[in-house]
Amino acid sequence: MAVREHTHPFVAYQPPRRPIPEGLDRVRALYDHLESRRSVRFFSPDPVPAECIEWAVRCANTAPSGAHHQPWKFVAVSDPATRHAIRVAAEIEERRNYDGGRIPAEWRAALAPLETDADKGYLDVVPWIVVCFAEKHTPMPDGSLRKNYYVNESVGIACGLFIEALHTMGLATLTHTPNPMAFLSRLLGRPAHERPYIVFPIGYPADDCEVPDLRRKPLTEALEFFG
Ligand code: IYR
Repeated sequence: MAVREHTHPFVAYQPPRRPIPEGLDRVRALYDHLESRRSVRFFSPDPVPAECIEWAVRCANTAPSGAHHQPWKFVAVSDPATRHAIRVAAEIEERRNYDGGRIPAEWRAALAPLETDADKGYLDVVPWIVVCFAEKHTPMPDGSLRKNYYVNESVGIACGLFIEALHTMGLATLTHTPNPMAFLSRLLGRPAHERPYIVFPIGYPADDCEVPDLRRKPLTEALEFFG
């Protein structure tokens, strides 16, 4: 066992050392699972217990983060009136985007295959809306504000884990980013140091759910070995 001098507490870390074939079997199974995930816009209103949201946030909360500051906050909303208020406010912004020309033609063309529009009716259907907030600063018990680092990277990774945790439970979501998102801080009474990051409508897919027939880019485009 290596003995190092530390200025702060360290603990041994010995995850199981798996034989390569076992590791490959495991990652193939993980890949099949990840590959089966799709973003969903047609949800069932069937209830989802709060415990599922808690587990998804536990998983998100394992993400690596800049200086281990964990600069995320997940706010879970099930109350129908609040969900409806979020829908109304999101649609006001999205109408300005789609119908008011705030989305340029090139962007609009890129979105065409997804058939998205200003209607965010799913926000009224889902049993849960979870809004992830990013903390550029975090208040400390002494009242000071601690600066956070690599906030976008950290919160993005946490949200990726959150999405995968939902998928593991057979739940569906959508990385919804109504733009601008300041209305979420107001509606959910969030403090100024929290910035709305992603809105996750969460539920089971509708019985007649469909998704765009999209392809993932091949590994040859996603990966290059250098040298
Ligand atoms: N925020 C809008 C527009 C939108 C933008 C992108 I990039 C998408 O991949 C999907 C939608 C909306 O939610 O409709």
